[in-house]
Amino acid sequence: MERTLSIIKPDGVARGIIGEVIKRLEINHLKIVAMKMMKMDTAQAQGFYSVHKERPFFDSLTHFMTSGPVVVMVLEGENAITKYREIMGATDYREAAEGTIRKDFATDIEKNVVHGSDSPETAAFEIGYFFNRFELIV
Ligand code: IDP
Ligand code: MG
Repeated sequence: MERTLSIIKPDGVARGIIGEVIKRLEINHLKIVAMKMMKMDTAQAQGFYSVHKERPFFDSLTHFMTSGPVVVMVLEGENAITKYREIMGATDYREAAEGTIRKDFATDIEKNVVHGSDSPETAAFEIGYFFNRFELIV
């Protein structure tokens, strides 16, 4: 069993597709073991995306991520990290496979509806960034 961090980004929440995203997680047997809604401040978003701090899109990305509430979840399942990345689709929705969340709902390379951890190391960092051990269902 593996765990991964999922975020429904501000565009997804604002457009009313929280339910649609969660339905796809459930259909694909990714079990939600923690979930909360929050509005990140700038420092929180910058810390979360610190791996991207040298990238040209960093300021825009952190501004976007603080523009409205997000839904942060921990998902559990077999190969959860890879499986969820497959359900999400490619970063650029124009390159995302048919039937993926980003292909179906993203409007922009930045406003791409969802975040998902990309490796076991990032998943551990990202889960710990938002949740303490008492908030995770065992
Ligand atoms: P990922 O979310 O698919 O893992 P990353 O490369 O980790 O993609 O980038 C993090 C986020 O930064 C993306 O989901 C997207 O919102 C934004 N982003 C990535 N590349 C670009 C870009 O070239 N322009 C604008 N925003 C970008
Ligand atoms: Mg990433």
